[in-house]
Amino acid sequence: MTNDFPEGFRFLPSYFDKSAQEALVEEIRAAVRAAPLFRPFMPRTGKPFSVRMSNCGPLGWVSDIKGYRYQPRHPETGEAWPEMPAVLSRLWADVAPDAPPPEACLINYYEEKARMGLHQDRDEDTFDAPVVSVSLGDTAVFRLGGTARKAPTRSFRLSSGDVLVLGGASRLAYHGVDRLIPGSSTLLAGGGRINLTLRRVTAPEAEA
Ligand code: MD3
Ligand code: FE
Repeated sequence: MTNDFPEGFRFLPSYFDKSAQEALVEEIRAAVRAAPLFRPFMPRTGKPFSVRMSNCGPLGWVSDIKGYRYQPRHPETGEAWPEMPAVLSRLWADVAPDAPPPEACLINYYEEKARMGLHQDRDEDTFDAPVVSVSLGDTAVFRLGGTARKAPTRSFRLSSGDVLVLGGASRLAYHGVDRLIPGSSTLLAGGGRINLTLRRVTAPEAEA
């Protein structure tokens, strides 16, 4: 059944209530004041992403003509990324209690026409920990496939306050954002959508 979610996939609708969403947006606004949104470019082709990005935590994901990678500093300001907000560390501890702490929180900002093509997240050194995602603002039409590019896909909506946990087999599932539903949320003045993805990047140190 193509309707079944992959193993290790958890959808937690309305994990954050309205006031928690508002508090989280304030944290992200503060992070983005310190580490401004930048526009990534596709490696090789140099095609710009329609999504703008920033990061918080010790490592941040960046993409430019040279490739995709994690690095400790903002590509334009050269500054360290802002600290991971405590509320996001608590979210991770709640939904991924067995995983080592997250090292990166990628902040994706979607304007009305932005989208993200079908891809896998495989720039991390370890896939043992799940990816945890938080949606804020306008609803996204999200697409989830299997671990092979040509596996069937299904689409569903991610609304403000929803959390996804991508562990187990779902960690390497193809996924993307087909489009936003403009005007579906009043959380962000001016509309649009913020997606946060929390990730473990490096394998944890072996126990001494
Ligand atoms: C399923 N972001 O940043 S979040 C990304 O809405 C990314 O901005 C999308 O894909 C967004 O890489 C989707 C939900 C998500 C995140 C990671 C996944 C779904 C995933 C990893 C594996 C499978
Ligand atoms: Fe992704």
